[in-house]
Amino acid sequence: MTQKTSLSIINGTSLPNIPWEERPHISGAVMWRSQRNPIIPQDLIPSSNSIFNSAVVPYQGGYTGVFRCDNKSRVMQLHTGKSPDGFKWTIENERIHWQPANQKITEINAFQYSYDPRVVWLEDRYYVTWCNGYHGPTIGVGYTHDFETYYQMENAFLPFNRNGVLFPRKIKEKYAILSRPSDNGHTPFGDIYYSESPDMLHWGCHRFVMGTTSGWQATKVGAGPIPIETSEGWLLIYHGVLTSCNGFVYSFGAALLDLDEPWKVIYRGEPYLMAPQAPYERTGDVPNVIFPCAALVDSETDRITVYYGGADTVVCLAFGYVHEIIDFVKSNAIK
Ligand code: BMA
Repeated sequence: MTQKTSLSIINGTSLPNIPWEERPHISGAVMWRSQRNPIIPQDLIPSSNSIFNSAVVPYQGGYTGVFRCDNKSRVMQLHTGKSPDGFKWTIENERIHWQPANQKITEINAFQYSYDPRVVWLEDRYYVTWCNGYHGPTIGVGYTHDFETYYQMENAFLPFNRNGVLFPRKIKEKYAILSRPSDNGHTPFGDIYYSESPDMLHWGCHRFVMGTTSGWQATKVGAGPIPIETSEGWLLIYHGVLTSCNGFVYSFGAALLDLDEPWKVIYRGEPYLMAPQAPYERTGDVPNVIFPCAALVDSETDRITVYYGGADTVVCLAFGYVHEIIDFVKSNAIK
């Protein structure tokens, strides 16, 4: 572990039981994989073809989460999962059935498909955002208090949009979200935008945050886990896509965004933090994909554990230290 700078995590939680493995002695990498990967196999529940891009949060002394489970008809669905330690998960075999948060929602509540969830504790409840089928993909928004009953709200945007990621607090008295406008297919472009809302229903004041550059992030970029508030700015872990002769390659890297005006990028790492290199990331339903949707942070020790999907098939973990990731981004920033 390198020397901690004056970095502090803001509004963090102490997580003494964060799922964790020490960095292997031979590794000089900023982030390293769990030796228990994949921590969730594709067939953990009878209904699943694959379980991947999923979101977890600390809950009642353990962990809970919303999991992307594509079923054996290959319908993309969200399921609740629970874990005492963040490694070993029990996932409901039945998908989440959203209750309309109010009468108007019944019109958009007909299920088409749901995928790539994010979960955040915000004020008084857990909000869930996901890619929601409504005449094409857009950003679904809902909430739960107990991971038993879930309420669906209005979609945040028109189709087509993916990777809606809420900030964990209001910014200048407005709810804030990152998203990535897209098309109806395997979008060959994608930039990250910022939008704000007074009420979690009406979103506007859209701002461009960042677009593609080169290499691993040359084709498209999209926000990953909920941004982490630090004294250096919002730490955003995001996925980037390269188009190879063999199709898309999904890696992830990080950037620091301004605390008050998060559409302003302070630093953005040029190299990736992780790229698909392990067998379970290179081989699966969609080869060469690592796709992060959640991060746990222990504010006491600065440890970070990232949950990511491997090859659109399994759930995996990677570990690191927030201050090391920030040092890496700053010292390897795009000029
Ligand atoms: C994206 C999303 C992700 C998926 C990735 C690679 O467009 O659909 O869910 O992991 O493609 O297939």
